[in-house]
Amino acid sequence: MSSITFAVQGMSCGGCSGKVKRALEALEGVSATEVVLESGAVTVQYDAPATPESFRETVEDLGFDVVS
Ligand SMILES: [Cu+2]
Repeated sequence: MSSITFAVQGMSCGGCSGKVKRALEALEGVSATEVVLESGAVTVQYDAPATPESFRETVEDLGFDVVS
């Protein structure tokens, strides 16, 4: 099990953070996701075949920016 935390810009309400959380948790290999709306911090716990690159793509496809 790996864990990564990154910052997402552009989430303005609980709808945004919920959308990010659901999209990441729908990825194969992701077991848990925590999204903190106030700071934009997103933490993902995952195993293969999920990768940090796939998290970035998923978040950006929703219209948000991954800044770290
Ligand atoms: Cu929103």
